Amino acid sequence: MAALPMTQSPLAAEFKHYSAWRDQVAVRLSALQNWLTARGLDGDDASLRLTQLQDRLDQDTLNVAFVAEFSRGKSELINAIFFADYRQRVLPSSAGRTTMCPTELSYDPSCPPSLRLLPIQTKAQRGTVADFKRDPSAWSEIPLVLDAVDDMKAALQHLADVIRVSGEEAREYGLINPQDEETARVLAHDGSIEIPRWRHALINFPHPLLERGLVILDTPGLNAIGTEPELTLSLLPNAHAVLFLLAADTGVTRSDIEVWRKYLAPVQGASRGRLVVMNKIDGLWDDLKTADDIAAEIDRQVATSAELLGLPATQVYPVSAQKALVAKIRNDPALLERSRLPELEAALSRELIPGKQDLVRESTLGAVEDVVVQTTELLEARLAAIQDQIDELVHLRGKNRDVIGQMMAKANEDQQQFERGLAQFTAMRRLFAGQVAIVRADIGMETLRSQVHVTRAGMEKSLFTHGLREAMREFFRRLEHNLGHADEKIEEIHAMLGAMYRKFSEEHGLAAVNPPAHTLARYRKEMARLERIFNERFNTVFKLLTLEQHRLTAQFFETLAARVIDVFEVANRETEAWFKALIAPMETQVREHQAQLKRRVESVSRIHAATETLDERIGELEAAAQTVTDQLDELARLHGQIVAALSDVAANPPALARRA
Ligand SMILES: Nc1nc2c(ncn2[C@@H]2O[C@H](COP(=O)(O)OP(=O)(O)OP(=O)(O)O)[C@@H](O)[C@H]2O)c(=O)[nH]1
Ligand SMILES: [Mg+2]
Repeated sequence: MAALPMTQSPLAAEFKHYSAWRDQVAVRLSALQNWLTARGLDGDDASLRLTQLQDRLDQDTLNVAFVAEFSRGKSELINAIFFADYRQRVLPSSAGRTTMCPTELSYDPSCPPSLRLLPIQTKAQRGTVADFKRDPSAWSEIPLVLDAVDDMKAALQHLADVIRVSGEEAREYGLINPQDEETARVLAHDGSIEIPRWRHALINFPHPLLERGLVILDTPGLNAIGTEPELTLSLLPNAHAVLFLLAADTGVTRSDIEVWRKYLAPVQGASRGRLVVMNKIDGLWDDLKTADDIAAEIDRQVATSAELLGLPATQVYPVSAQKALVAKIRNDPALLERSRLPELEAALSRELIPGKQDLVRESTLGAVEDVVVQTTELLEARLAAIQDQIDELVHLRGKNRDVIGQMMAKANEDQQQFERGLAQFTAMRRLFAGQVAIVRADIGMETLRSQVHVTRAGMEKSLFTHGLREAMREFFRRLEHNLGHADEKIEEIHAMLGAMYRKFSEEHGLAAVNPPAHTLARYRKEMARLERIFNERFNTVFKLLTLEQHRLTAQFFETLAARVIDVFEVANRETEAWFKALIAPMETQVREHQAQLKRRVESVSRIHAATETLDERIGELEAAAQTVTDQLDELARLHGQIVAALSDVAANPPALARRA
C-alpha cells in the first residue's frame, strides 16, 4: 500500500508550513543556546528553560479527534481527509457499529509500523489507558506491512473485534449500564452480551502528516455498553480540534444530542477548534432536482441541525465523506467539489493550525524573553561596573599616591558594605526557602497522593451515592483549599522578592528587576471543570448503589485522579520553574557584583603599588567593555532572529493572511 504523492489539500499544505515554521524556530533556539554556552552565560535557569523549550518543540503534536454516534461516518471521513492517497479505506468503515474502541493514529519513526491493541480485560485491573501506555507488555502488537495491502486491511479489521461474554464478566469490566434498556433486553435473551474485544488501539503509521506530529483520534459511537471516562477527562480536552459528526439521512437524533452533551459540551469552554460536520449529503443528491434545489435542501438541514445544537449555521459543514474519498481516489475534481470536503478541510486547518501556532508562539516568546532579559541584565551590570572602574581610573590620572590611597579605602569600604548586605540576602534566601516549602506542601505530589488515597478509601466504604458524592466533594474542596492557600503564599513570595530587589537596587546599585508573577488560577479552573464533569455524571439520585454502579464510579474516580495528578505535575513543574526564575537573576547579580567589587579592590591596589600601570589598566578595561558591548549586540540579534522566526511573517503564510 505505497502512498502516492500527497494530494496537496489545504490542510496538508498548512501543516507542512506549520512544521517548517516549528523547525525554523528550533534552529534559532539552538543558535541562542550554543551562543550562551560558548560564552559561559548559560546559568542553570537559562539552559533549563531553553532545553525544556526544545523538548516541547520536539514533542509538539496536533491532536484532532472525531466524535459522533455510531455509523455517522467518522472513520470514513478520516479516510477521506487523510488516507485517500492510499487509494482505499485504511480504517474499517461499514454499516452498523464498526470502530469498537478509541483508536489513536500517530507516527513514531523509532518503532516499526504497527497496530497495538489493549485487551478489554484490563478494565478489571487498576490503571488507566495512560498507565497501560507505559507498559508495552499489556498490548497485543500486530506489525503493519504497508505494501501487503490485504494483510494490512485484515490487521486493521481488528478495530471492529467483539467478543461474547457473560453478563457477569461484562459487569466486572464496568461495561454494563443498568439504566440502558437495550442492554437489559440483550441480556434477558440468553444472559450473554457482545462487548468490544479491545479497550484502546494505537496505530503507528508512517503518514506524512502523522510524521510531522499530527495525532488523530477516532472514537467508537456512543454504545450503551460504556466508554472510557478518559475520553471526556483528558483525550478530548487535550485535542486541538474536535469534529462532531451528524448524518444528513438521520438528522439530529436524541442520541446525537446525548453524545454532544456528554463529550462536546464539557469542553465547550475552549470553543476554538470545535467543528460540526453534517455528513452523507450525497443522500440528498437527486438527479430529478436542480443543483439549486439540492443546495437549498442542504442549507435547510444545516440550519435545523445548527438550531438543535444551539450553534450558528456557519459552524456546521455539510459534506459527503464517501464521495470525497471516491473523488480523491478517482481523481475527479468535480465530484470532490460536490462533496464539499475541501471547505471542511480549509475550516479545519483554519481552526487547528493558527490556534496551535499561537500557543507555541506565546509560550516560546515568553520563555525566550525571560532568558534574554536575564542575560542582558547580567551583561549590562558587568558593563556598568567596568565603566565605573574606567571612570575612576581616568579620574586618577595625574593624581598623587595619597588620593589613590583614599580610593583604595573607598573600594575596601564598598566591598565590606556589600558583604553586610549579603548577610541580609542570605537571611531573605532562608525566608524564601521557608515559603517555598509551604507551597510545596500545599501542592506537592505527596500531599495530593495522600488525598487521593483518603478519597479512594472513603469511596470504597460508602454504600450510598450520598457518601460517594460527599467523598468527592471533600476531595475537590481540599484541592481548592490547598491551591488557594498556595496562591496566597505565591503572592507573598512575589511581593517579598520585589521588595528585596528594590532594596538591593537602591543600596548597592544593582539593576532593578521586576520579578515575574505567577498564579495557579489556570489549575484551579481545571479542577472546577473536572468537578463539574463529575457532578454532571453522577447527579442521578439512586440511593443504594449496585455493585456495578459502584465499580463504574470507582473506575471514573481512578481516571479523574490520574487527570488531577497530571495537572498537578504540570502545576508543580511550572511553579518550580517560577521559583528558579525568581531567585536566579538575584543570585547571578549578587555573585557578579561581588566579583566586580573584588576586581576593583585588586585593581586599585595594583595601581597603588605602581601608578605607572594606570594607562595599561585603562586599556585593558576598555577592551573588556568592548567585548561586553559586542555580546549585548549579538544577543539582541539572536533574540531578533527568534522573534522573526516566531512571527512567521517572512513566509507570509496563508494561515495568517486568511485570518486578517
Ligand atoms: N452515503 C454515504 N454513506 C456514508 C458516508 N460516509 C460514511 N458512509 C457510510 O456510513 C457507514 C458508517 O460509516 P463509518 O465510517 O463506519 O462510521 P463511524 O462513525 O466510524 O461508525 P462507528 O465506527 O460504528 O462508530 C458506512 O457504511 C459508510 O460507508 C457518506 O458521506 N455518504
Ligand atoms: Mg468508525
